[in-house]
Amino acid sequence: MDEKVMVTRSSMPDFEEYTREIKSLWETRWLTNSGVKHRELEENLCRYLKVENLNLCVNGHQALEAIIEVMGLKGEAVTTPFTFTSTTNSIVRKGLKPVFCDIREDDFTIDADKIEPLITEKTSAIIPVHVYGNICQYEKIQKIADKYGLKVIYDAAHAFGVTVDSVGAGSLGDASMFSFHATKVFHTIEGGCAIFKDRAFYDKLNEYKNFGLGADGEIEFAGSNIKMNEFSAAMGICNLRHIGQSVSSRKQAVLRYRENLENVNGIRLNAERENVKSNYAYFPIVVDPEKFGKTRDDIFTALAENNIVARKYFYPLTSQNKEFGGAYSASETPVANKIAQRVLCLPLYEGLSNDTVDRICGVIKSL
Ligand code: T4K
Repeated sequence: MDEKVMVTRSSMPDFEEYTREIKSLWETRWLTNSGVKHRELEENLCRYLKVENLNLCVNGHQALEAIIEVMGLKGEAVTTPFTFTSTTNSIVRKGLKPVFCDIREDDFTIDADKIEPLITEKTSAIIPVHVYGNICQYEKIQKIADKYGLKVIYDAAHAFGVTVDSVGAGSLGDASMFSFHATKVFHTIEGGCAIFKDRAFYDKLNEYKNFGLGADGEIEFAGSNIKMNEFSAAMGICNLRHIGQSVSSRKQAVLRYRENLENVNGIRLNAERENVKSNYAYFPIVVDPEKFGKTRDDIFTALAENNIVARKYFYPLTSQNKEFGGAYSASETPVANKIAQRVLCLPLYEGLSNDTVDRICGVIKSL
């Protein structure tokens, strides 16, 4: 049997580089609570992403919950059901009702043309997702938000380093969340950040992430504890040094996939846009069973039989989570429903060889 191929694999700096980076922690014994590494990584990321007001957190999910809380969002949020459950969970856990909007057929992001009819007097925010690193229709979304006085919060978990018209994804909307989980293009083992347009929210998050402790030592409000520790920040400092190499290695694998699968009848690849610089975070394919002759699940199984682990990111729709007890029908978002039944993310990571990509595509084409 050929070597097992997982859907992704964490990028790692050299062991010596990381141990050099953390050596000083043995001298200072300062391990968390916004230490030297934490501050250095925040500065480095602001420079790399060309943003201000970037606040590191323990993970992306908690960063998104924190954004919702510090911005005081209430009532309803218009969002997408075609995402990792974290997006929807954050909305629900902060006491808002998610209102699910359908997605676009070509790039799987929220369909801006379908948002307006979903807005009620209770709506406080639009929470779209740059799914797979595909940038949402941000201009249209902003226009709608301005018209109704809503906040726009992007779940940019997949969009690290992506730019659109030379603008960083983190600069769009009122706030964005990036995930720095081990499975992401850039990681800090676990980690994430919130980026705000308004500095006041950055300051408020500094309090939120440290129990609500204000500068004067008083507790301003019931905050949480979602600080990134120094070992994670050190991992981020190392990984950021090599991000260029990491992205170009992923790009090579993506180009090889495209060569292999571009002309396979019934398999649609993620659309590329000229004004978008990609980070090659995921490689989703959409399978049309009528044209291809087999289903997404047939491909999933055939790959598994060949020791290749693909993933059904994102199936099922988050509107079908059990906690909603069937309150939302998948047929209310027909495009999202169809894509969720047909999408499959193929393995993609730094160092994925052309031979392995050919092996994966060979299994698919053999069907
Ligand atoms: N919003 C969106 C749109 C998201 O996709 C996510 C996270 C979030 C919000 C929340 O961000 P975080 O709070 O996580 O920062 C994974 C990740 O855990 C999750 O971060 C990610 N999205 C989601 C799409 O995928 P699983 O359950 O599929 O991961 P798992 O453990 O099966 O790992 C997948 C593969 O990755 C493994 O087969 C091997 C490789 N791997 C995994 C780990 C944990 C490594 O190479 N190293 C590792 O340490 O959820």
